[in-house]
Amino acid sequence: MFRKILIANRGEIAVRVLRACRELGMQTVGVFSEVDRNALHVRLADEAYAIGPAASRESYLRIDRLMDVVRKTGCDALHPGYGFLAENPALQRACADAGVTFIGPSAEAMEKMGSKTAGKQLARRSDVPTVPGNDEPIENQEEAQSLARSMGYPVVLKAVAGGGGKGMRIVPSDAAFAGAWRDASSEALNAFDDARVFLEKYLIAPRHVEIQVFADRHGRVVSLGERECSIQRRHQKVVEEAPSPIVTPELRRKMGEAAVRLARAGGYENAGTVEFLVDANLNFYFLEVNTRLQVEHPVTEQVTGLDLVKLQIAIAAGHRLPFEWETITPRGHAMEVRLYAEDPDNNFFPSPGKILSRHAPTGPGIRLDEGVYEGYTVPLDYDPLLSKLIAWGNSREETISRLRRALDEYTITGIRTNVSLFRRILTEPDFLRGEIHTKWLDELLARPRPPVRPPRPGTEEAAAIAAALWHLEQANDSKAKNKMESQSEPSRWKLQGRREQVDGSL
Ligand code: MV4
Repeated sequence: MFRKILIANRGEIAVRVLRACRELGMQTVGVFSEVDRNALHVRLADEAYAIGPAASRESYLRIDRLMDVVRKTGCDALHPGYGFLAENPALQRACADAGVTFIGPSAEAMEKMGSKTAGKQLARRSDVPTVPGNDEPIENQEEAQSLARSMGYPVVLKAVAGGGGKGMRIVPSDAAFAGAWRDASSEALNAFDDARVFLEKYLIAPRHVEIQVFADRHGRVVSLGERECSIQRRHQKVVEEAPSPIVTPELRRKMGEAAVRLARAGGYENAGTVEFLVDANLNFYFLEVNTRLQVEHPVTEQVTGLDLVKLQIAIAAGHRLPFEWETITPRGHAMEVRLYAEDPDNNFFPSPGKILSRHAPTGPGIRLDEGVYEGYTVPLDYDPLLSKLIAWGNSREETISRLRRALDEYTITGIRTNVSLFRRILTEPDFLRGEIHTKWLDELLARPRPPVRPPRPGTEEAAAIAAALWHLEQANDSKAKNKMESQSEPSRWKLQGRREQVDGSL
């Protein structure tokens, strides 16, 4: 296939891609910014090169520097990961000009899907249901407002160039229209250099369900099923699972066929995700297409048994998708939580710093996709995603209990993490019943915290013993200072773990 691949990314996804390359017997080339010199992806790559200062504008977003490394090292392909330049047509074009394969869709497909209204038009032409509203940018406020009146409130204004909820404004009533119009347009102009907006009927508490598609160069397009991604905070996914608790085989087939029709109509190639909103009556509506491998791809891998990164590489090398996958059905259940270096007690403020100790969970049904290690300093310059903890089980219940068990095993000290958020989510009755929607987590976090749960029998004593041992160790080892330094960290994290079990702080 390929001999040598440049991985134009950092963190856990660079590590993930690197692993696939290694299994395929391909050489890997990493890149790093000044603050990433000691990052895990740099240590694991066969070779790695500096591409500039910490600011991503001057390093991970510099196409010229990436292409310099490609030429210097003789790479024959480039994998963009997600984020950074993954959905930027200019990188695809630069690769084509250099005679290197970009592992992803064509620049034309990215451009077509980059505009929300163009995506909606493509969906409508492909007989894929869209949210009631218009799919052309609206020029003036009067025109938009009269359309809103005829549709009935609430409506939502969205940026044509949008994504991640930027430039999006919910309009509850006619009186609120003018203000919302002004806010949406100016936010869109600021964020995307494009003030154009369009209008949709606002769905009250929909679910976010997305379909993973793959398309090869020979006209075959397949659906690998859905991921349920309704648990989000500020448009940032927090928990994802496959299959979705509400999707029946019938709905899976319908959504899968719709996503495949859309990808086919868009001349799509490689991995893509078609996002839908699903209402309480299980009607689904096209939202947008993501033209990249997604953060949450592991849950699809766990229930399909496929390696999506290897599949991406194979397709980019011109291989065909096997026919059988057109009828793929999920096996068991998978769930992912995103562990971030952020402080849940301080409004999820980023909490970078040095990881003093780390104990990774293992055991049945557990997978950890990570970009960090003990002794590593998490830089403050990038998204503070540390690791993705993924559980697989025969049933949703078994998956959740494995995930909870693994979260209890997982200890990281030195930095704050959002692990307590998952302890809370994974015990909420609504969540356990699968009754979730895109506003669910915001509503949960707005509620006062539940009272601190009483310690389990025995844990109080265990904590007291651990604390006593800790003090003893400190006192005894003052003569052997070196020894104490090497032991003090494990003891500290043990104590920390006990403390968390006892006060059950959420
Ligand atoms: C919507 C919606 C309700 N009705 N559109 C948010 C980000 C952007 N990609 C689309 N989004 C939404 N569009 C209509 N017509 C609700 C959301 C939405 C949302 C969607 C997916 C996941 C999380 C969300 C959180 C809040 C709002």
